[in-house]
Amino acid sequence: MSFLPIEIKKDFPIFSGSDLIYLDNAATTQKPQSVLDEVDSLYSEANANVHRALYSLGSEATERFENSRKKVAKYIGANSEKEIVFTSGTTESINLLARSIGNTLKPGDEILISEMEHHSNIVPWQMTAQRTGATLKYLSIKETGELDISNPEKYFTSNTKIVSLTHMSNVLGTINPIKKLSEKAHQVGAIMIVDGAQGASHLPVDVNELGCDFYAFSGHKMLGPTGIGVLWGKTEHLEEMDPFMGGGEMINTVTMESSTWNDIPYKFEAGTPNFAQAVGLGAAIDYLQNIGMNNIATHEQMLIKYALGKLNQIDGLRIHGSAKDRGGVISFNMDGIHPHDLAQFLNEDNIAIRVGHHCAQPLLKALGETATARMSFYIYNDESDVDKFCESLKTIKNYF
Ligand code: C6P
Repeated sequence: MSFLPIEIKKDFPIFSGSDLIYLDNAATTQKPQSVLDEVDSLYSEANANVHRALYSLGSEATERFENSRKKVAKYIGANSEKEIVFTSGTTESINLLARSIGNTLKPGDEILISEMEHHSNIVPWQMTAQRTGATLKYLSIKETGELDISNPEKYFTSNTKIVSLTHMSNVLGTINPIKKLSEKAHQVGAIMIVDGAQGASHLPVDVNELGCDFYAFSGHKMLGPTGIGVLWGKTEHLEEMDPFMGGGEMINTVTMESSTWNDIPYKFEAGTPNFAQAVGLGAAIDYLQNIGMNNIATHEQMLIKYALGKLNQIDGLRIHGSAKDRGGVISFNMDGIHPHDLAQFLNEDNIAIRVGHHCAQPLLKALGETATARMSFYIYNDESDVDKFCESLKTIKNYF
């Protein structure tokens, strides 16, 4: 491992003078000082509306905003920064696609998602199917928590127009074989969309290597501010698509009768963008790249192995999913203790985890649970966090 979580923690004000053990990173991540400083300095030194203000402050804000777009493009291996659309987060990115591409569907067309999706990658497609008459199909999951693709011709058919799947499950940690799934989608002429909310934050991502057409993710899950996210799309698709929202900046000309659209990516960025947050995301990317995404993924692999080894020794603790390829997320249930009680007792020891359905109710149903407890790691977590978590868990178990 080429970085020390205990040193990393010093960069995050939230840990200063605190014994907080933060294990809810799949929900959102903490922010390093460099990200806070970047947002602060944008507001205090260069605040003006981007792409509109013809004075020095405006040029500086625009330059910093566009520089961040370049960083995002480089971070995911995009061919051009024009392929980077800033949104408010993964949810908006997928809704943009479900509206824009979704509107081209007709009855008989099929949208393929899976049982392990987050609601953000289910509900927009349900709405699209209701609007257009298209059919929504689900890939199911196996006991192991991996997608069941043993019978591909049942799911990938000549009617499949859109395939939209998560890179990494926010409940089970399963990392899906996106490259292979992209190939299958393309074999039947479908568009491949990847929900990268958990992927872009924890794994090295190269969109060309993954072979997908779109990749969506959120800044706040990768040390960046809330309210900023990304939709990456291949140039040819973005050029072809209709905008999702109308307003300022996304137009070229407006008459009283009609309008023409701006070039990509601005065609999809109606209204004043969250430019300060976008600049903060750029600083988050700098921070992550300084550590190295391969190092981060290796660190999480080590922590997962360590945590699974320890959790497996606790009687009555059932871990969900055993995928071979998995990231830093573990969901479990303890016999006789409701996850909500568990979270409350852990909170007494200043340990933060998420419990509930994790915005993945169809997956929870498949697991036969209404709620699970979930721990999820990031760069500031280490084995000592897992040790304290397990000690606390044992005390709670004895209490019950
Ligand atoms: N999952 C969790 O605790 P937004 O809210 O737009 O930033 O991200 C939505 C989203 C989409 N896909 C996946 C796989 C996700 O994990 C999430 C967010 C959080 O698991 C909050 S519900």
